[in-house]
Amino acid sequence: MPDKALILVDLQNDFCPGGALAVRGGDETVAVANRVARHFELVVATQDWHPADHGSFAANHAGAAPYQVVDLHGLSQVLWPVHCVQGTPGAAFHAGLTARVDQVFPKGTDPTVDSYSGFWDNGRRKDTGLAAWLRGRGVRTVYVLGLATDYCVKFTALDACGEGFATYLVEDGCRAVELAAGDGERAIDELRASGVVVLDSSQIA
Ligand code: VGL
Ligand code: ZN
Repeated sequence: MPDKALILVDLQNDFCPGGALAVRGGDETVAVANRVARHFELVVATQDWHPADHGSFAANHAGAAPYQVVDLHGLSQVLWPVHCVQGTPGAAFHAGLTARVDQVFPKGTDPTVDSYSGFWDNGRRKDTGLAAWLRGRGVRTVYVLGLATDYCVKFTALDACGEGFATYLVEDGCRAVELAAGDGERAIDELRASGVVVLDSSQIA
């Protein structure tokens, strides 16, 4: 049984150039994902999958603008442009993603709470089933890449660590939103400090 899995985080059109919440170079992560996936027997993908009335959308708060920070049911929340609405082209995986994906884990489906991590919502009230899925298959080590470094990749990797998985970040397979310059680098520093091993895709054999 393989003891490692690859987690592809939010490789969706809305996070790629031309998308609603475009990340610079976001589409460049897809080729890395395809290349790296060949080394894994288990590949999972998270999918940001919001209802149209999601509380993280600035459009759903009267008088609010994107990137403003508000309190959303007791949690600090960055308000985002409308993105990754369930069933829309923006929510679909990038067409260049050819890697076999064994299981998709949707997140952000509850309109009252955002979900950056592929494991838990931001209030840690509900889990997606990802940890149990991995453990059920004997996985002890996970490799993480995708979008975006400073949000969903960061919290997915932190939770993977917290759930007891040996966690590797494939740095060249990630791109950051960078609302503030340096957010991507700070996220990587924080991951290292939390025990995540940061490596390059060329180091995966
Ligand atoms: C993400 C902001 C809002 C991400 C998702 O995938 O990093 N960022 N929703
Ligand atoms: Zn989102």
